[in-house]
Amino acid sequence: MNLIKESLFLNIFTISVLTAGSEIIRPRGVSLSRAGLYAFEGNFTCFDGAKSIPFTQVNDDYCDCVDGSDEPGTSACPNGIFHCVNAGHRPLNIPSSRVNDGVCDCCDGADEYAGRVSCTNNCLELGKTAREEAQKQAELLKVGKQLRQELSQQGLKLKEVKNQKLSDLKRNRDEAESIKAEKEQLKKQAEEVEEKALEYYRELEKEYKNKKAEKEAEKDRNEAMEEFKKLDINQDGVVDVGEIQSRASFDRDRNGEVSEEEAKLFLGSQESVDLNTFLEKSWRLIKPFIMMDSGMYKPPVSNEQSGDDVVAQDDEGVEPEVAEATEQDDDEDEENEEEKEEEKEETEPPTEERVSYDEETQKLVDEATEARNQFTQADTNLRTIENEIKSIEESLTRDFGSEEEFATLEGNCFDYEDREYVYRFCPFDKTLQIPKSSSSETRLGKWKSWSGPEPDPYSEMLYDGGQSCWNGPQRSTKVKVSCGTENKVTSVAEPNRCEYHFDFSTPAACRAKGADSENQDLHDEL
Ligand code: MAN
Repeated sequence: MNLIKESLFLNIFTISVLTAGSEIIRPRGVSLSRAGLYAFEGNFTCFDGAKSIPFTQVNDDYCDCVDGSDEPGTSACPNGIFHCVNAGHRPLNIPSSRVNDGVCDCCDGADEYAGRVSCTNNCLELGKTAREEAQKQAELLKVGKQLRQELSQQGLKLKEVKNQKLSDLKRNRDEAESIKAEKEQLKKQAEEVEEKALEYYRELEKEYKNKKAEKEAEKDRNEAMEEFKKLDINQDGVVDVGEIQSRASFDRDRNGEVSEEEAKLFLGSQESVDLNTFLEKSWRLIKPFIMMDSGMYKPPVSNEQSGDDVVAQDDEGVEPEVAEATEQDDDEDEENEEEKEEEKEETEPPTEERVSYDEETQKLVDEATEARNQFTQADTNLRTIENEIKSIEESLTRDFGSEEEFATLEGNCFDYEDREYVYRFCPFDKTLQIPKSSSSETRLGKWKSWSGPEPDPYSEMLYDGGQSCWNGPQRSTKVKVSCGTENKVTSVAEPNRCEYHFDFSTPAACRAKGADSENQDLHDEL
């Protein structure tokens, strides 16, 4: 009995709701546009058509319709929607589960009619602020739309220019291709002639090299024999341990004396060696020490080359002690840089001499060299044109907005500074993070595509495939694009590690749609 009374009371209360400025009566929680679906006489049919119920069961705090349409003003249906009229401000739809839950959701307090909480109606105040904000947005939009139109015109013009440039470049490419083919032919011919002319000289060069090598070998042998004579102090035809010991330069460990052991290492562990063994085995071990002694050989001082690399190394481990010389400190190294260069010149063998060609042959070599150079140049020229074509074609297939309004952004970059980094946004190219403390850049992503949700894909850009994150994904950036009177990155955040979020304002994004529909809502219930 009590329940029936209560529901009757609720129903009466419900139908007494009037809309501001309108005589249309509607049940509680119903929007103006849906009022017609609730006739106060006869039956109510659930929106999904599944059921018809007496109208008295609408808003009786009992859920009859599966779609919740019979209980717009109570929290009886889990999927019901309560409409706040919010006269003076924006109307609002809230889940009907929030009706009478003790929290004021509607600015007019209509969702809390059971008295659990007392809500102040602040719709007028909120409406005023909202209208002021909307006014500002409308003004921004007005200026922005004008700018957008200009950008769009520039974008369309750019497209024309690019198309023109592309057809010019294609013509140039054809020309460059035929020049390259011609130069290739000339090069081939010149090289054939050159090759023939050089055949004779190649043979000559080989002979020359062989002779040179022979001469050097002989020189080395003479040197060795001379050294043998010097070392064989007692002239008995062998060099022995004692004779090696008498030469201070063989003191490998630099302890002031040449020990027997040290000496023996040069003699292949023998007591003495005759001239032949000396020439075949000992000389290559002894020579570096002799050269060092005479100042002809200087061990390199760079850290990259160890003594082992630059001197002949004995099977048994004899080698000149050059390690000390590599232990100079860096400063000294720098100071000595020039000196070293000079030394290098002195000690480096002169560059290999070449047999000189007769005048006629030299002329043919020069002609072939010139033909090669011209071919290389023609090839480079063609490649440059092909690259330009590729980049213009790429640019022409890019989506710069329905009216080319974003086209002028290509090729420009916009910076945003926070405490630690400069973030650089280069539309249609890349996003970067540059630490203020160094000039090294971190790539945060390469241009991928527009990624805004429908109906406005142009509201967001995606840049992905950036530098890999330590133990994580490749860096990527989402750039939210919104209307503003200038092109500017207005904020940067990293909501998840290595996932960046830029806000970018541009007149190119000033389109009527968004703001107009908002205004539509605003005026719906006023
Ligand atoms: C750098 C920056 C940061 C990023 C970390 C991840 O410090 O790129 O933005 O979060 O690397 O290791």
